[in-house]
Formats: sequence, C-alpha cells, structure tokens
Amino acid sequence: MARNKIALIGAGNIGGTLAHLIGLKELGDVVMFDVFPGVAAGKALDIMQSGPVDGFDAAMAGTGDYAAIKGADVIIVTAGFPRMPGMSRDDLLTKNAGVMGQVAEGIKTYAPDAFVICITNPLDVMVWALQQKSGLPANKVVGMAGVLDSSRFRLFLAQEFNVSVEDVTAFVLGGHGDTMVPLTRYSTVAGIPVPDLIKMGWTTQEKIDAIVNRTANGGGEIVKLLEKGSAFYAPAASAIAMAEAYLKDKKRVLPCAVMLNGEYGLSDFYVGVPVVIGAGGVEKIVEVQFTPEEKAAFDKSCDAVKKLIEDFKKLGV
Ligand code: TXD
Repeated sequence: MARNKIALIGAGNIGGTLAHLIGLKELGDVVMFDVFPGVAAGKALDIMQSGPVDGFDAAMAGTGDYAAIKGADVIIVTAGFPRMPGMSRDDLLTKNAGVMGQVAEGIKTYAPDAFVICITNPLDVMVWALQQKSGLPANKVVGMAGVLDSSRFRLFLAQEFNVSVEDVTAFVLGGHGDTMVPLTRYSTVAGIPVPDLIKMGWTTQEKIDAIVNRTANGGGEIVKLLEKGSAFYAPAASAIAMAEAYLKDKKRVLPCAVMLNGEYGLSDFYVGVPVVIGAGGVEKIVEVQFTPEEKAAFDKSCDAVKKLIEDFKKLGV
C-alpha cells in the first residue's frame, strides 16, 4: 500500500513540528510549501536525516510550487503572518485573507479531495475563508483550536488534582481563545465530573474558575514568555491528532471548528463544537444540551466569530 501524502502549507514553527511528528508517527510522506522554499527544503532535509536514528522512512520535501502538493490526502495550513507591533486586527485579517486566497487556489487546483486542517489565526474566520474560497465540501475543511484548548485545560486540571493527564477529559466549545466555552460539567477525572469533584472537596469553584481563565488565555501566556512567536508544540500535536483520526478512520470525538448547518440553531459560519472525525472527514456534529448559562456563553462566542466574519466581508478581499 502506498504511503499517505501529507502537505503542509507553511513551514514555520508549527509546520516544522508537524513534519517531525508525521515522521515519528509514520503517518506518511511530507511536502512542505512555503513562500520561503529554502526554509521548507532545509527543514525537510533536516527532519529526514533524523529518520535513520529514529527509524522512519518518510520522504520529505520542501517547495515553493503548489504543483508539488498534487494528490495530497491531508493538508495542514499554517501559512500566514503573525501580528506585528503596530498592526491592527484588520491589518492581520487583510494580510492573512490574501494568504488564504492563494492557499485555497493551490488546494482547489492540485488536491481537491484532501482533508484540510486550518491552523492560521484568526482561526474561525480563516478556516471559513479557506472553505469558501476553495469550494471544497465543508465536511473536508476543519479548523484546529478546540483540541489545543482542551489539552491545555486537561493539563491544568491534572496538575490541580495531581492525577495523570490520561485520566482527565475536558470539553470546550466556541471560538478559539478568550471566547472559548469550557463545559466543566462534561469535564471529568476518570468519568467523575468536575462539579462533583468540587462537592467531594478535591478542589474549589474559585480554583476551577482560575483554571478556566488560564486556559482561555493559554496562547497569550506562551506568547509573553517566548517574546517572539507563539506556541507551536501543542498546536502541532493537536492538528496531528485530527489528521490521524481521518487517515486511520478512528472516528474520534474531537472539538473542531466546523461549518454549522442548522446544528445548535445556527448556520453558515465556523465555530468549535464536538465532532466525529473519520475517513469521511467530519462525519457527525455532536449537539449537546446547554444549561441557560452555557447557552449564553456559547451564543456570545458565536457572536464574536460572526462579527469577525462580517468585518472580514467588509474588507472585500
Ligand atoms: O490554535 C490555533 N489555531 C493556533 C493558531 C495556535 C497557535 C498558533 N496559531 C497560528 O498558527 C498563528 O497565529 C499563525 O497564524 C499560524 C502559524 O504559526 P507558526 O508559529 O507556525 O507561524 P510562523 O512560524 O510565522 O510560520 C508561518 C509560515 C512562515 O514560514 C511563512 O513564511 C509562511 O507561513 N507564509 C506562507 N506560506 C505559504 N504561502 C503564503 N502566502 C505564506 N505567507 C507566509
């Protein structure tokens, strides 16, 4: 059986980490595309040279030509500009919208059957733009944010309870970052919901509130420490979990940014909800029942995403 082909659009911090993980996990061969093809080619060669030590045979190449992504099974998009001092959110929107236009064109031309995972920020708008501009079916274009946000939440809960991260599940919905909606009622330690753990005296509501707040600002905490650039190890690991679920038809239930089509009474924009990812891409959107407070938080998060999409449309790019 031929190996899977995975194309990475953007060979920056996340792109390079994705390629390394794909090699280590033997998920397939890698083509990295970047506007700096030398960087893509250099990283590809460097990672391939770790193959003999780590025992993987993946072929890796770097390129500045979209034709090289031809026939890719999975495409992970990190291409874009980070926010620079003095740049407004609109400036970033305009610049990255232009990038998404090029990426969408490349995907449409050379790999229209791929499963596409977008990571570029502002996530919920960029993944929407990528789907609209590429014309790929919405069930094959998803955004990565919820897996990362819930992984951060799981880590902080595990640290609070002094238990293994493996036994902690966390549930987050909504837009990426500060409008994220954690559902503590569905977050558990070995199946015991967090509110019950509070009643059992394992923690307090105040501590959980602080953890929720830290999770929502998890990206900013790392940006502040790094001083230049943003998180890349955990974001890359999160996107790989999504790619693996698709390639291995695992039917994992993961929080992803997907196009809503009537679910939750909403349509025509991307936001983070739990979905089943398998060989069919997004195979099912899970609709949970909200309490009035959860519903209010989810609506607020959706409104923020919808507003950004409206701002984006006004830019006319
Ligand atoms: O949860 C999430 N979704 C995120 C999102 C978590 C962390 C970071 N998140 C966002 O991912 C971040 O705000 C960025 O928008 C992306 C990529 O982050 P990364 O850390 O990898 O950024 P880099 O290192 O700046 O890499 C971006 C690369 C760089 O090599 C550029 O040369 C390239 O993108 N680039 C392009 N490639 C192809 N085509 C075009 N037009 C292009 N423009 C820039």
